[in-house]
Amino acid sequence: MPAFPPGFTWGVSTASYQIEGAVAEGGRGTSVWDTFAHTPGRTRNGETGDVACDHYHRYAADVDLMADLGVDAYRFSVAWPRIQPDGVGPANPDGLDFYDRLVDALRAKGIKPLVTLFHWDLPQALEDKGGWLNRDTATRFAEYASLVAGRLGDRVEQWITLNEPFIVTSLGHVLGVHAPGRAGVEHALPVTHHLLLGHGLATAAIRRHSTAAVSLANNYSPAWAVGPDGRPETATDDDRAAAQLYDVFHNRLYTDPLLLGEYPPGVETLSPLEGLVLDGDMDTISQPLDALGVNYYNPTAVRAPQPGADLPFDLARLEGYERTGFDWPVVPAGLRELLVDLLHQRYANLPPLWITESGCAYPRSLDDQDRIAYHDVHVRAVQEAIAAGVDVRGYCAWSLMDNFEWAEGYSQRFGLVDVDFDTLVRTPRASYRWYRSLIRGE
Ligand code: GCO
Repeated sequence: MPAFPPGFTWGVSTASYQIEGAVAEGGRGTSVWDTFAHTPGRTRNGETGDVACDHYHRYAADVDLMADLGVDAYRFSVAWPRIQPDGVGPANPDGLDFYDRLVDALRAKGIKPLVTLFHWDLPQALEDKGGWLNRDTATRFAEYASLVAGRLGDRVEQWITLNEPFIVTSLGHVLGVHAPGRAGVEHALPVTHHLLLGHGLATAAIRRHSTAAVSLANNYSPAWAVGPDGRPETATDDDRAAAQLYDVFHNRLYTDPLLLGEYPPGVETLSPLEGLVLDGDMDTISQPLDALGVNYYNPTAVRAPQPGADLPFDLARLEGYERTGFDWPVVPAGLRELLVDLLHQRYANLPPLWITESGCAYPRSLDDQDRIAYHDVHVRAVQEAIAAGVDVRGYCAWSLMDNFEWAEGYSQRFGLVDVDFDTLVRTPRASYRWYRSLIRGE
């Protein structure tokens, strides 16, 4: 494989609720994901993150695994209800202590902490007051960010305020298949605006404590118009118009406000913006970012909606590609396209990009050649984007180890490291050794 620019950062990613377990320890409060996962019928087989990978107790061994892997960086998230069990007020010292120990353990091994502040585990007490539908949650988020930055700000390499606000909006509040399980298209813009405002307020709060870079991680997905057979060649003009609108909601809605200071045209086909955006909000949201995180899995196949449908587009199955065990198409060209066309060519003031997640689930195996092939083609797509002039600074594989895959429970394994969920034993896979060689430049 051709060389990457000097200083290119290789990492792995995880998220608090997906790996930590210990949900009732260290003074942690309840999050919306605890509530959701414990509600019958919400997750596969009723599985929860109560134990997950038990990383809360095994973090030191997990840091050793990362050190052996040779990564430069580790992207993890802080569980808000460990810091503020009810989402307000002073910090819970045990919660801050846990992340303090983790950050020190990483730095002792030369691994840079990339810290996500919100990877979906909102304190339930805030949800009870409306959650992200309530503008006050944005203020609460900044207060929480300030507590974390005040404690860890001298040792963190990069802050990532929000992870995938599009998923929080779409799966959590429009379709209701993720926590908090609210369904209704009218929730889309209020949730989006309050998340973005929370990002802006938190950015300002972090900068008062820390000189580390501030970023936000979006999941981007090129919108590909397809025809009835799921292939781009048979798409009609109506399918293309629907795909263009889908691109507005999935990609531009969470990027134009940050980089251009305005909502993209077309968003009001979902619900009105009026009354949501107060004076000064767009300035708060669009203050300069030091980096932008990109999570990529696949393009989205889009068709024109059926008459009378709720949404102005219809999502389809993309045909003509190999698929992962999760039944997601493997399309590395989509990663190159989003880096070059959707970001580099669209935004003149684009900050440096980081691939904050890229990965795949396959049926359980220690000899996971399919995962190696997946990362190999996606790393090459990043290289092509760099060669085309895009400033990409790092690649974080999702994920270090198998974990709780949200509504899919433990059925989807994304790890470079296998986890036996009965014994919690970790076993590195072939992909772990492949990634180590890649990092070493072998
Ligand atoms: C997301 C989240 C991760 C997922 C991963 C695989 O992108 O949904 O950031 O928590 O586990 O993407 O679906």
